[in-house]
Amino acid sequence: QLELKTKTIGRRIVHYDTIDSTNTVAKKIAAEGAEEGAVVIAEEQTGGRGRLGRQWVSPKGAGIWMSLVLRPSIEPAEAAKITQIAAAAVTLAIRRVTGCEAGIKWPNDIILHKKKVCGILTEMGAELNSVSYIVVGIGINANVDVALFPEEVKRIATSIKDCVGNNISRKEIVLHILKEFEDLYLDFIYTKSIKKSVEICKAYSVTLGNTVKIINRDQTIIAEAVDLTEEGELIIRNQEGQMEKIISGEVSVRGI
Ligand code: BT5
Repeated sequence: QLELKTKTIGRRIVHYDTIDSTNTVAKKIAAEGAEEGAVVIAEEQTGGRGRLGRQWVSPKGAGIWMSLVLRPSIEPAEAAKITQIAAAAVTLAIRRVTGCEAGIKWPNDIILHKKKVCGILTEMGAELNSVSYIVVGIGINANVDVALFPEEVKRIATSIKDCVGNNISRKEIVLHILKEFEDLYLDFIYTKSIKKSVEICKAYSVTLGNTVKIINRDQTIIAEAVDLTEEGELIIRNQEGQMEKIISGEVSVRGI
């Protein structure tokens, strides 16, 4: 049961006790030529990162802090699709292993009981108009004690342990994520479409149907989240009743 069933993803896993950020290390080995599917995992991150320079709290021994190296032939503008594939894979894995009703807050948060259990950070190396590598970082509060988090993060965070009631096997979760991710990623590579992942993201979305606040640098809009496109972009209805397409990376979406 507890064995890796993938073809490429996770065939090489580099395991660290303490590093600054698995994304930073994965980007470094990717730039040096690491093969697709290489995975970097750490027990603790001293400089865990979120989007836009935000901090990701990554205490020792109880979380899943990992990054996958990918080498898809895609354009830089498509990198956000990898986030949607990862969000779908993590949600399926948490649901299948624990039975907890994980949901997806578009574009990169996995939610349990309205609180954030996982964040995804996709970064890339690109030359001209082609991607040389993608690193997708996944941070999951598996058995983490979120009560020990800084006050402002504690309020919005939860762990799988808090949902299940006891510690879960991090290895089992990781193996399931790698398998679900590989299936959805290969589907994307073969079909050039993330339709399958988007269906999962829609089915488990906690964003769609709700009023959201879209924060984009200097402007904030209140709108209704209506749908996801086949490419994984968010469609909103603004207060004038017009539909708009929101591309992730530019925005922060908050429920109100
Ligand atoms: C994210 O950013 O959610 C992406 C997080 C990615 C973390 C992984 S861990 C492995 C890999 N290596 C890295 O260095 N990073 C990746 P964003 O959407 O910007 O959300 C960041 C916000 O989440 C912070 O500002 C906090 O409010 C909150 N936060 C920080 N740590 C958290 C945690 N452990 N659990 C829940 N929420 C957290």
